[in-house]
Amino acid sequence: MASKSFHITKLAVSCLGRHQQTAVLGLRSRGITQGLPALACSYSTEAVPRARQTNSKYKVVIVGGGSGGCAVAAKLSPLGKQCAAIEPSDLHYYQPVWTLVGGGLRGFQSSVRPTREVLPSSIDWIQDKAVKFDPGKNNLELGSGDKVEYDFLVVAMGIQLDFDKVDGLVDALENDPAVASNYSPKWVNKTFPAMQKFPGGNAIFTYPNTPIKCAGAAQKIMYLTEEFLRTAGVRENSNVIFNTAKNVIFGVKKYADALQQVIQSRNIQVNYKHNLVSVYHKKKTAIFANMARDNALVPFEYNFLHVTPPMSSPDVLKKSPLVNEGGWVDLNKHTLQHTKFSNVFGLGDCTSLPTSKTAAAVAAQCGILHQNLTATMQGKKVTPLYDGYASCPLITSRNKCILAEFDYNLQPLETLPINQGVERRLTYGMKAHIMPGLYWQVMMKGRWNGPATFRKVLHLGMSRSPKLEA
Ligand code: FAD
Ligand code: UQ1
Repeated sequence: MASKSFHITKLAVSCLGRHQQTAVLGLRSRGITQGLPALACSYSTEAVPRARQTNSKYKVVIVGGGSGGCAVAAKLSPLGKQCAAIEPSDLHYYQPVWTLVGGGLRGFQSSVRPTREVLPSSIDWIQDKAVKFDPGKNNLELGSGDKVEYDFLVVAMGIQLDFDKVDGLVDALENDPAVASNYSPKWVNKTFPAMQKFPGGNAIFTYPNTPIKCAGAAQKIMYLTEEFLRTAGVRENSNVIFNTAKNVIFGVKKYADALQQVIQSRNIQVNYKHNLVSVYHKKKTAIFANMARDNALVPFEYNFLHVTPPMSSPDVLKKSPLVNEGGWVDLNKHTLQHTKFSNVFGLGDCTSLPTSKTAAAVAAQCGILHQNLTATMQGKKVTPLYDGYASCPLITSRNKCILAEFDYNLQPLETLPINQGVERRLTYGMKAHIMPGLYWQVMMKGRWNGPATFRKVLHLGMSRSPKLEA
């Protein structure tokens, strides 16, 4: 029986594309096969090739092979074996598609590719974790205990998901089919089945009391769910509730105003200053601290609970000399150079850059980082270039989107010569059909620095250029 299942599985896997095959194989080893074809789950992981290896001294070391690490690695690929990327995972995720996966609009496989295919083959991939940084001595320690020395360091380690900071949450995610989270590859495949099985009652969406990546994603899934419940005929028996620790729906007023209209027209209940602190899944109850009332505890019964977990800087960074008091890699916000160690640069979710933590921001950062890193390597001065550009495609239905784009001053910085604060099919099309290709084919090849050039062209050179103070 086992060998028959193995054989059928092999056939099923062989029908998938090359990227999907390796992804399915790797996923099994992480127990993240929910929502994938059941047959594909009984395949061995032996076929996943191991990483390329390693010297102990490099000109440039990049820590993290996610969106930022891979984009910078591609730009530095001419350095060849003088450059190494440290990344433990053999899978690379395009996380922005997880909103669509949770909404039942895409398969999980579309978000995954093998790291070895995304990192440039010319550089060394050290498949390990960085466990200790000693920037005073220009070295770091790997999980293996080995030390790696560098002349220049790029930190791109992303943000840590702290599911365990909410009492009972991991238990609920593991055991209650009605509790899900688009934020993790482990739990994103639970979202759509939970939506489909929703019997009516309370559908609750949370936003934590910490910085998070893609702040919009906490509510995008709510709009998709609300629409789904209407189509499924259960909306009349249900309350759609957004319990957010924030006191605004979105940080940029223009888009917050537009989202308020969506919320009102769709009869969604928003409770501000409500922070999820525990989940008792056996009682189908989520407890929130009301931050406006001395953290008084407020219980909510749920029939569907989508959790955006608390997040923080990776623990390894928190205890390193690289970070500010909040635990984030301490960078000059316009040059992306470290404030204390001039041979260290950083980008993305693990940094102190006071903008929205998104892949769109990472795209804008990676070109500037490359330019300033190269200047530093040549003994030249860095230039203040980053204006804080970030973007968040706020999906409000299965074919509409408000495309937020803004800078450090939370002022809109829109690419298209039309009002992006309006729900549009065009911007949904960009998010769902253009961004994935832009990510895999252009950004991951080191050729996408964000849409600033398009913005200038489309606005006939009349677009706003934020003034950068050094
Ligand atoms: P990541 O891409 O997370 O990469 C960090 C890497 O560091 C990982 O590969 C990790 O394995 C590695 N790492 C961690 N610790 C160590 C260590 N000790 N040693 C070595 N390596 C380590 N962005 C958008 O622009 N648009 C969107 O629509 C959008 N939607 C999103 C929806 C969801 C549900 C989610 C979860 C995210 C979304 N994002 C979106 C955000 C976007 O995915 C992130 O902002 C982006 O991936 C950040 O890139 P990064 O390189 O900083 O971190
Ligand atoms: C973007 O550059 C980007 O990185 C590839 C995203 O991540 C997936 C985005 O979601 C968005 C919106 C942008 C911005 C690009 C344009 C053309 C507005």
